[in-house]
Amino acid sequence: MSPGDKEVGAARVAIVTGAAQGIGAAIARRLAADGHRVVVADLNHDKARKVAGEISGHGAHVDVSDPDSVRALIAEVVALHGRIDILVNNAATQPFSEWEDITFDDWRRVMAVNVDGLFLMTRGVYGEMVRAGYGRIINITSNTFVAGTPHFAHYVASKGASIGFTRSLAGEIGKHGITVNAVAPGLTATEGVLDGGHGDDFDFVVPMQAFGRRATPEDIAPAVAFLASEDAGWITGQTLVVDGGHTRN
Ligand code: 4PL
Repeated sequence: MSPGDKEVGAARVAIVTGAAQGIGAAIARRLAADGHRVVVADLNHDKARKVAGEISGHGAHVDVSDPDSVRALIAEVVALHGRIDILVNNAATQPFSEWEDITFDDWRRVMAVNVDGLFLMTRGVYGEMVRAGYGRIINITSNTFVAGTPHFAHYVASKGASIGFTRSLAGEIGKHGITVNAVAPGLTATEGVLDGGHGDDFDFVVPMQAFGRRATPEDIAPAVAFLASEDAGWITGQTLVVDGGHTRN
């Protein structure tokens, strides 16, 4: 640390999945700025390396739906850093489709990435966190579960699963010093949303927010950084909605 840097507690080792772009990349940058050693994990290894290069982190490949790929990632991180303190389960697929257009294969793909991925990554880091007697797990969900947003039932179902997983696991593994929380962004201006042709959705969402502009990934990352910090040690099992006041639960 240099004089003037903000002291936020011990430097920790963090894995952020889906961190090559969008909200995941903003979280990776923010955790690095807070002094953590960040593993930028993504299906897109080249983009992950690029983000990692900007923050003196480590770029890694992972397909969170694939047990072998997750196992390889965990082994890589343990070999590199010897510990894993923070896991941000951010990787997700977000296909907008009307109910009548969702095939069973579409449904299963969403569950494989968004739900199986949670299981595999969390199970993967769990032993390391138990060994250290410390852990911070943050699952990125969505305010669409709160709002019951139509036109992607598979996605919204998967995000409800992540909240249920958060609540159940929190009570079980607190005894190891591990907290488990969820962060629920609203519609955010990311590559995934804009390149997916859903920029127009802001016309409906922004007027429902308390603030009259589009959310950016940088609006979401600080909430994740807080839950990843030592300061958040008495908070577990919670879902923090970070959507500019769009939903109010
Ligand atoms: C309000 O998580 O939270 C669209 C697409 N609209 O993925 C989301 C809202 C989307 C959202 C989301």
